Amino acid sequence: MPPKTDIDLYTAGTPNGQKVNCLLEELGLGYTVHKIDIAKNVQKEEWFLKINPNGRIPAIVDKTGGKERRVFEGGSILLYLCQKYDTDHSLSFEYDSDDYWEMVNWIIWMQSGIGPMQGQANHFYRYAPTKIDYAIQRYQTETKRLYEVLNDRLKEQEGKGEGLWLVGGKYTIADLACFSWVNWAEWAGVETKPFTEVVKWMDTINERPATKKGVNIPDKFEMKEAMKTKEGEEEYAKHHSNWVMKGQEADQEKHK
Ligand SMILES: N[C@@H](CCC(=O)N[C@@H](CS)C(=O)NCC(=O)O)C(=O)O
Repeated sequence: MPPKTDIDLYTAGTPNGQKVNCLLEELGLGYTVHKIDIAKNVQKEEWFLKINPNGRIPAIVDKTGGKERRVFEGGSILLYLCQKYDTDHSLSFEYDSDDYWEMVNWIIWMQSGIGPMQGQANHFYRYAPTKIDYAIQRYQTETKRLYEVLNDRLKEQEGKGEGLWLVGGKYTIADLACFSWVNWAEWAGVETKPFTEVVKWMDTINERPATKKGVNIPDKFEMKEAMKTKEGEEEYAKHHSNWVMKGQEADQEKHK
């Protein structure tokens, strides 16, 4: 039986948001979804900055047991939720075991590598008002390099009989963290096909009931469907570039 929890989840339909939604579903925890409309810059409002001073989603407030605790940054939230509520280590490992620290390595690697690099690839490939080839190449190449690191690790683990998982022969929050971004590869204009182990790993994770539910919170995940036609792709890009550019303009105004 999952523990009874009272968690406020602040999220949006983006890679960083989806990973936390998926974990809450995996653990079967009780939570309330608060959709943050990043198109309206709600994440920069006074009340939200008290929850995440960095003004970004995802964030949670855990009110379980009557005490409120805020947790922000995707990697931090994954570690927190598992430390508190994954007591049988179904998606994590015992604190301070070798596998635990290896799991932390891959989470931090994702948070400081794939997330920001692929995020910049998205920006320059999809949203920048002027197309700068150098920037697109730089971030797409770095994303591919990181995917290769992931692919090699998965291949190595499988070769050792550890299954197609990053750590300890099972699906954990290290896989979930990386998956949340690789699942958006096409949006950054990066093909996953050359990374054969990554593709198999991603397909398996996409089949998990918690993933299917989590990626559709707070809105239906439409990117892959939209990408099937040129018009769909353009429409999706238009909608998203709207909020990205509005947010950037607001930041530029504030910091000029
Ligand atoms: N390092 C942060 C990144 C969070 C992040 O960049 N969130 C994006 C959505 S994917 C956001 O809130 N963007 C709105 C903004 O930049 O104002 C994490 O992993 O939680």
